[in-house]
Amino acid sequence: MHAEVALIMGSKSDWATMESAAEIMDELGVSYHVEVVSAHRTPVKLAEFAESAAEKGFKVIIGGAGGAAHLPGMVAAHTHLPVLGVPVQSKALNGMDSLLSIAQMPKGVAVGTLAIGNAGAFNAGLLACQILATNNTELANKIIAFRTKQTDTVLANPDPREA
Ligand code: RP5
Repeated sequence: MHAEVALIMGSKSDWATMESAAEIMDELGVSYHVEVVSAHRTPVKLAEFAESAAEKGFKVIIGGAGGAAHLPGMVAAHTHLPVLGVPVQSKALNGMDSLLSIAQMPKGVAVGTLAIGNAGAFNAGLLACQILATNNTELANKIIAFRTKQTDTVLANPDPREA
């Protein structure tokens, strides 16, 4: 079966952040394809990747980028698939540049923007699974089990002084 999620990023340096998206998709058993596709360094590749993503069988695209982070917006401009954007924490501006570049899309082209850094990447992976689960009961049950376990873990150990 073809991977359902395209997990793309602007640079190999983004992997330390974006691997958090892979982590939760692995846990939930969702297949994904990983590749560096840069808006600035490989713009033609980005356009071709996004234009062919739907016919290749991808259902959701997760795009991570840092700095002047045009990747998710440019991908969204070339496909009707849902695009989730992850702002990678930049050195100079701590990811505020990435966040605003990804979040402030003009009306008519949508990018679902997640939090800066690993939490955002993890949640992008989780949200991609939740989108796929609208049409997949087995996956929905796995997400419910993940959430229940998380809740139970917090409820079982409410003392902040204990690890
Ligand atoms: C962006 O520039 C990438 O998404 C990355 O976050 C940032 C820095 O890239 P490198 O210089 O580390 O390759 O395109």
